[in-house]
Amino acid sequence: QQAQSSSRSTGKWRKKLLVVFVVGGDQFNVSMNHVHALAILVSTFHHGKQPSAIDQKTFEDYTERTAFERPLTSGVAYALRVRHSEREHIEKQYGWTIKKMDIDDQTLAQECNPENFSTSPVQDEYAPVIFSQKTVSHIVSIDMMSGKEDRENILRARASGKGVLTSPFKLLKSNHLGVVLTFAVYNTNLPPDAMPDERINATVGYLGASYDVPSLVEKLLHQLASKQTIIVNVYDTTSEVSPIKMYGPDDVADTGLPHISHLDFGDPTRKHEMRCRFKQKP
Ligand code: WA2
Repeated sequence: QQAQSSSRSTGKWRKKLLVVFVVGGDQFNVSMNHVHALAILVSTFHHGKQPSAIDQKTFEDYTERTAFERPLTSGVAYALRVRHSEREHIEKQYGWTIKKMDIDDQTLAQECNPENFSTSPVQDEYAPVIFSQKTVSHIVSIDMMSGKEDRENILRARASGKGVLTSPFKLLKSNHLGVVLTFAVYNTNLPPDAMPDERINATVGYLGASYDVPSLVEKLLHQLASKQTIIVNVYDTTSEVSPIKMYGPDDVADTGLPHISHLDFGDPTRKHEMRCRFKQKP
């Protein structure tokens, strides 16, 4: 009986999981490529032109109008690399002070607005957000190097020249679990084999996109006809001994073996998998 019902469900599974997996993977790839292209856009039209052809308004309009190119993202932003010696000049130019991400979780969810963040203490360098898509305007002026996950991503992105992904962490404002994808922006067109030190020296900023995991999975499931029959869990399995649940219910009633699909988010140092089960009829 058990074997029969599980083999009967295999056909259904194949179709539905193929939809979730292929659509999800495709959309992530498409959006990742577009985030990469945005990094090149900033390099060409902000750093490559005197005076710059991009300001907040231009960035906001362009990223809103091209949002369809980044289907699963909740927003994109550009953080500028600022050395301490340049801090005063940049703060005057943009009319704010560089803030640090030091707010507690509760205040964060309700009152996420740059005024509630304290002025950054002295650091060797900073990465304040200078341009943002409207959906993430709350991170403008915040030093992205002052948050653990964002900082690690920035350091890895600029040394590698690749798109890199954070571990799952609670995003500002939405307070949902999410991940951030970062590409470094360089002041020259570096060859693919450039050394890490050469890359770090040529770094002028960081283009990042945030992915809000619960809304990401919701968007995908809405593309399926009978979403109520599938339970989806997504895990960060980078650490085999302690996988991190990124999405889905805790209470795993006995519903038989899940179907496991490996998810490829393009950063080989991070591992993810999706486990799907049919919801048991009451
Ligand atoms: N973007 C949106 N919400 C966030 C967040 C973030 N980082 N960090 C915490 N909540 C500008 O990698 C550079 C975006 C960071 C990019």
